[in-house]
Amino acid sequence: MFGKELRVRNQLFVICIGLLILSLAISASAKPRKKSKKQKETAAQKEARIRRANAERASLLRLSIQRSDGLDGSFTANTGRSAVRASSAPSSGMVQFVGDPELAARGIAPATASAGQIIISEFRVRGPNGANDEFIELYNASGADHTVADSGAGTGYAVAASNGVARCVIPNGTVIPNKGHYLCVNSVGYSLASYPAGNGTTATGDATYTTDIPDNAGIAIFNTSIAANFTLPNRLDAVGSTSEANTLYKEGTGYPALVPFSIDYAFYRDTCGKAGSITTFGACSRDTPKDTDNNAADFVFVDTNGTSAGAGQRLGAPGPQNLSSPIQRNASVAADLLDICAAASSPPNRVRDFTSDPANNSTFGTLDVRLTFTNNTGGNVTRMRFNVVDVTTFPAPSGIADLRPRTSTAVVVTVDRPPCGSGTSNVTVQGTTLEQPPSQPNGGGFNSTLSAGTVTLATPLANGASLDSRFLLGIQQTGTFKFYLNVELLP
Ligand SMILES: [Ca+2]
Ligand SMILES: [Ca+2]
Ligand SMILES: [Ca+2]
Repeated sequence: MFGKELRVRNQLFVICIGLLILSLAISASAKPRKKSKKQKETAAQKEARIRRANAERASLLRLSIQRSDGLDGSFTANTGRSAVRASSAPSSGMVQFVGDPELAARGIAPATASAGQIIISEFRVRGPNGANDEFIELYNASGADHTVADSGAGTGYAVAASNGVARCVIPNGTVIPNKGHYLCVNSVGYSLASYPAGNGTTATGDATYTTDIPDNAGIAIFNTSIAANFTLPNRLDAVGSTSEANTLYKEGTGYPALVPFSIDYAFYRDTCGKAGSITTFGACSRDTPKDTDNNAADFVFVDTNGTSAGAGQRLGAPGPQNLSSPIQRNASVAADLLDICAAASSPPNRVRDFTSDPANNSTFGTLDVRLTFTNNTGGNVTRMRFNVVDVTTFPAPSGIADLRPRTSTAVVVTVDRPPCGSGTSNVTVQGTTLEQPPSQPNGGGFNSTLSAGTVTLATPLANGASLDSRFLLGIQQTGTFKFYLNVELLP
């Protein structure tokens, strides 16, 4: 069953690259000078043009493998986005853009969620503040905005721990946007309330509770708040460890039980399709949280020190998201090389600085990756950030690069740009900021976010406009690398 799903997904992925290219081609041809040409075009000509664009883009994103600078690999916005493009998922009222290409349907009537529609996407049951430094992030995987509606006479959807006691309830009537989040936190100890979220908001709890969840205990969300109905038919999702005895509160045998260190950790659902592997290369096969109902396969453990606590060792960061947080919109943003006249592995698209800077997690210098993002949402973008969904980082084995995403500032860069070879110009490539807390003294890693600080309510990125961005990666070990991002936006 799982294997079949995977094959189907891969087929979807192949098919949908075409769709992505199609959307890019459309956006390119939307420039005024090309419009009349496009209108006269026959269907056959259009198809041929799309095929050419397809091939061109594929060659642009395929990077030459060379070891001259001790570092080679790939970087891009997550190509898994194309799989989402195909789902024709409707977008939300909360994050809806005018003329939104991701918007397919509206006016979905409130209905009680069923299993897999509202899921636990990230959580922890301990942190630097101790046993009560907890959060449970929920995600709307239903494919549409969801209005919470208790399956019985209760008050909403309950998140309960395996003792059967609800910790928080998402109240009836709450609208969780498609791909949006809802955040439950333990107000006694939660330490990430200042992690950035939306415009002027931070990752505070949408709902709070004060009763500790024991280490390695299971957690489940039910489509009711009535404790007597916390049963399998009413369960939307669950996650627990191998040491959890109550199978209602986990899926499969559970995630590997953790040694209860009070570290800045989280378990988050794989959003790339490589299960958090540092050594698996190639494009991401997905860009939404993975839920195969097998906790051990679906969740990835990260912490800000790359600690070995029993569930895999991986530098990264917790990233709690609430109702106000930006939402993954890969399908509505085109990502290109900063200068498509130059090779992806060469300046100005990729700059290697060999200056050793151990204090900034750059013992072997830095890799500076520059990309141009174009807003195709149909409306203004007022908040933009990038979620690191896949990266080679600590503890990478020999031969694989150990990269540490860092904060960067704007630089002025000379570009050629089409028509290639007919003169250069200077552009400002904006920096990106590693979002803290959580404090990331070792640099970012899996699940870290980098924000585009120039995109704000006062200075939005208009529909059709582009942002030149850079991503500065400290190098602690040279070797083959990968670096994949999801784009998160607010209108
Ligand atoms: Ca706890
Ligand atoms: Ca599930
Ligand atoms: Ca998250």
